Amino acid sequence: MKHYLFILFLCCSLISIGQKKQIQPRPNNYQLAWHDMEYYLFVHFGPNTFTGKEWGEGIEPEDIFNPTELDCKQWCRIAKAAGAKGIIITAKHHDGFCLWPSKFSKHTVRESKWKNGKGDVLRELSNACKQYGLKFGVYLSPWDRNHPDYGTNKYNGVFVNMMKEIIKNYGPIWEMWWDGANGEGPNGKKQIYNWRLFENTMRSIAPQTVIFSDIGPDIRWVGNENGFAGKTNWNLLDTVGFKRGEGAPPNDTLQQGNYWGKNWIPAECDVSIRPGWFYHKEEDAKVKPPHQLFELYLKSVGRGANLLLNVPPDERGLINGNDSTALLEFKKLREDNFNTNLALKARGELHYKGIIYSTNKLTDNNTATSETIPDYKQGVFWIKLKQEEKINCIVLQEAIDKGQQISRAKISLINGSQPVENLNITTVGHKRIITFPAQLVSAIRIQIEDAKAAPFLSEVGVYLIDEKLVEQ
Ligand code: FUL
Repeated sequence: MKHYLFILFLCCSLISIGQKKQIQPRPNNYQLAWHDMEYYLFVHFGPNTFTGKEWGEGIEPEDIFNPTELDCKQWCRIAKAAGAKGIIITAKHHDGFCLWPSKFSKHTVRESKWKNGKGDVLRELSNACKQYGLKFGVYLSPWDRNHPDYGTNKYNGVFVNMMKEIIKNYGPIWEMWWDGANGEGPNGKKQIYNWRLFENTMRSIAPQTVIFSDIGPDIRWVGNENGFAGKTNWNLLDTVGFKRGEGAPPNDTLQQGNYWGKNWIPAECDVSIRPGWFYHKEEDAKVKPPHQLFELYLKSVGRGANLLLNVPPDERGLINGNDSTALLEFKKLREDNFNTNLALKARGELHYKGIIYSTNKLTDNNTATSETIPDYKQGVFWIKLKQEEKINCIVLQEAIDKGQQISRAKISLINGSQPVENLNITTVGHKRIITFPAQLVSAIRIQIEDAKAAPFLSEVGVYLIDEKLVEQ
């Protein structure tokens, strides 16, 4: 009897180990909602706006900060008109200056002459975001060149108190941004950050806030500040043994994620519309033109990441006309080029083990419905267009609520019965935008060549975009 029990125990253990191996990371609901945000604005604003620096030293007199016409509603109007879904502001950059009258610092808007020390940028922006239906996020630099406690354990408490203050007074905060940068150098102050405390605090006071840093816990840095993710981009990352800042994984790992990564930590592409992060008048003519912003969109959102586009207000506290014009034209480019989905309501088919099944789930413009091939090696998806169309862009979406599975796919463009072109891709994830020289096409065949588990596709879109915008 004892033997039987032992064998039974062994079998159960083996089965449970086997099952554990199968477990694939999945996004939580806050991360899923974050993926759908796709594109939002970053706002770098603070003493650097007035001094022309990129990294303030923390010794700038508070009176330097004195916007003459600050209007956060103008930022929100522009963000809204540009199709951005939210705004993340540098509440405190490396110079330590707080854009809100924090009780835990003496280097804040309260100490400045702006509005006689009664001003509060976080108050104005959080209110404006609510009014305009935009999500409100906060960048809070751990590195602080002003705070007297920086470099001591006391500073960890200061950082925690600031987060509590922000959540309490300006919440809900949709995304919290912890920058990993630190320029102290070998002889500078050394702060041992209590990341566990920071994380636990945020989880207990704002469980719905998604937290960004080089390595998450919820969102990761993409490993560059140029605005692009890897063509292969896993939403998965291994973090054991890595730290934020200098101890982060190599940049190409951040760019591509880890195939077998244990955690769902998708990439966010932060990039500035100008050469610098802060406003500098001499860069007014260097605002990225709309077609370049469109290219960034293809290389970030189109590779399954999110785009965090920085648009810094000037000394008046207003977004410069050059930037807003570029943003609105960028919006128009996205609208004009993605307005007509030539696959909408087209016939979808699943060819599986010799049988043809019809499906409308791939072309119903509804990401909540998806189609799968349980044993993907034995089947292919087809999209049969209503008529022959000239196309140069295909958009695939994976149902990532079920995890990210596709690692290699071949897309054949068919005209009549002949493939005119085969496109090979790797990951899909939230969205994969593939562009190519235009072809006349009557059907598209999608063969999943490799996947970690049964792949689920939610949408296939087909477009003819302006040839000049096709990714080179
Ligand atoms: C970096 C910072 O050092 C830059 O000033 C900027 O804020 C950028 C978004 O992150 O790490």
